[in-house]
Amino acid sequence: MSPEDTALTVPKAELHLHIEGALEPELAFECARRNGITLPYADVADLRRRYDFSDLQSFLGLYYTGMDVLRTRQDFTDLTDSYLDRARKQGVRHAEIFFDPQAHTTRGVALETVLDGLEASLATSEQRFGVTTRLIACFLRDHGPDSAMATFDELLPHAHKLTGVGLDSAEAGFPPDAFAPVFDRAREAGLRLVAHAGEEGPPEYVWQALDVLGVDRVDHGIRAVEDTALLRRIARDQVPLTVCPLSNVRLRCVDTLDEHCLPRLVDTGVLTTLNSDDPSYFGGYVGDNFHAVRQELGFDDAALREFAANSVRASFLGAGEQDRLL
Ligand code: ES4
Ligand code: ZN
Repeated sequence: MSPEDTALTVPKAELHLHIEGALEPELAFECARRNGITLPYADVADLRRRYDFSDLQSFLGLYYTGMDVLRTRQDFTDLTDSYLDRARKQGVRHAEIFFDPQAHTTRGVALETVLDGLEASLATSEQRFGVTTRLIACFLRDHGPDSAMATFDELLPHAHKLTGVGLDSAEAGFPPDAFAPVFDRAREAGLRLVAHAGEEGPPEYVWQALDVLGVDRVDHGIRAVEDTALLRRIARDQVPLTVCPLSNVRLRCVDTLDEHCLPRLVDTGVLTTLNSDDPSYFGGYVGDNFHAVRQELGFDDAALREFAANSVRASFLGAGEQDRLL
């Protein structure tokens, strides 16, 4: 891709990005070295060769193993700097960044270490990278609602550092409705709400995210195309979907990119955004996702500009801040 390519240059917001999924193998080995940890991989090339997934669960195994090298404030700062630098080069002007508190606290890394490390990078992101940022803390659905509630209690003193909460990790067998109490508390605390739904899970989980959790955006949501009434509802209410095309291919939610439901979503009038999800693992950052859908699905540059505008409108920025990017 040329550096002048619209896929890279159009100003955009990234709304679905797990910071732990931006851990590049080189930084993983560097963190392992300085923390005295031995990764179960021979080298960077060996680790990259394992990025061949059969489904969400097969990815999550590598994702949680990889992030075990993140131990110190500096690790989280370096990780975030690395993402912001790459995102900037792909036209990202605003990023709403997910992190998984439980993935760190359950292995003995304090929430304060994670938050301080992230914040040290984010504090100067606008000056250094021209990227404004927000933070969204995600609950791991496979750890259950009680663990989510305990995590929320821990997060509450830091609520002013967060824009919202989300729900992620293994989806099938973990319906959103169990998390209604913790989402209610987050709403009462003034936080915005998002949830992964309809990635591997059925349309019913998307209904629950909307009607039971009351989310402001649905992460993925692609299986909504299996339910016409649901798709109509999402289009009518302009509930944004944060779609991650390269992720969907890598995790085999779709067989090939040219079979992706993105054109159907757009044709139905859904407010659709393009995002990278876990860019280190899925073969590209957000501009690469823009490029791929133009290449494989026939969207033109005007359509890419529309996806970018959608990302700004679907962001949690105020109207004035959105105007700056539109
Ligand atoms: C994730 Cl692709 C995906 N789906 C669900 N949870 C996740 N956490 C990180 N990446
Ligand atoms: Zn995700």
